[in-house]
Amino acid sequence: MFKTRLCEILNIEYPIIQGGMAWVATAELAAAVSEAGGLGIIAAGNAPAEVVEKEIIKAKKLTNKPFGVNVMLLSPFVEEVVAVILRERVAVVTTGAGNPGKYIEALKGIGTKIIPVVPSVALAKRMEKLGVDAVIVEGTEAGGHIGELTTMVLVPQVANEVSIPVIAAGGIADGRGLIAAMALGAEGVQIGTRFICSTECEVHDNYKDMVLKAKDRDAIVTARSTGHPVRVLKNKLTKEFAQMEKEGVSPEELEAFGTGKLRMAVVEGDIHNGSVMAGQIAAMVTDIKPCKEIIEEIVEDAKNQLDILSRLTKEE
Ligand code: TUI
Repeated sequence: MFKTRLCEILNIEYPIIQGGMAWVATAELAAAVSEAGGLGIIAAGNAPAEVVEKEIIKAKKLTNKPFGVNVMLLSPFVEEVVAVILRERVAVVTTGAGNPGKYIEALKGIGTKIIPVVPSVALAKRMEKLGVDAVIVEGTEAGGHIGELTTMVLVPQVANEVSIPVIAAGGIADGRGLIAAMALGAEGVQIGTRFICSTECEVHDNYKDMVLKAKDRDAIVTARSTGHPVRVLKNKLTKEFAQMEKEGVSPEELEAFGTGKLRMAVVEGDIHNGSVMAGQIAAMVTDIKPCKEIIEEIVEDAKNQLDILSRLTKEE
């Protein structure tokens, strides 16, 4: 059910890939998602190459299924991280926060599938020309570093302009989201926030609790003035940040102030002073369960949703 070209390209059962969430997406989470038939992703974030290497080796011990690594292109360690990925022959690379153009040839050379996040039609077309295997079209509903356009408008526009598979991301956490994405022309979805509240996700319990308690308008955008807008859950930090932006604090100082704040929330569980990145769909995440159950529920829910929709087109 829901077998698409993406499943064939990535050798996975369901067209569901896990978001590459910095500090959150460890080997443990990635292996659990891959074991459940999706594609698990280890996030490199800003981590040094040795840390990423250890996570890759750990994931290989936890699963024989394919998994990927997300390369955050603003990382100071990006070159070394790509070198580790090449050495370890990781099956899939997703990228975020930039243009991965200069790494494509080397990754393709060893057969790694490469799937960049694109926030626009133009970048999607450029990436297709460079030979990427699929694109992740991430709407502004997503958590973390975001683009301007919504999933609803960007996915069909990219799907009209490229022939490689499109993966929808941002605002998707259940079967209805999967069906909606496919109706817009996607052949798969990337899901982040939902997997934060999985048993296997190693974030601090305070972080999970905050996602569980989030309401519809709690996932707000900060740091617009730095040119790197980030969606996070509202807290003391976001209030301080907004105040600093209002006072005209320079982008450099704001960036410096933001450094280390994600780790503070994820690892230390300081959800007041730390950065609790999550997407707008956080409000629909209300329980913690194993990745296998999350994925099975999404697929089951999607089948039911399709039945409901197909009844609408049947004659009485
Ligand atoms: O990358 C993400 N989400 C992230 S990265 C991150 S770590 C970080 N923290 C603070 C500031 C910046 C990064 C936390 N969350 N999602 C994928 C994504 N990629 N969203 C937007 C983009 C993107 C933006 C511009 C991709 C390509 C791009 O290209 C510009 C160009 O060079 O053409």
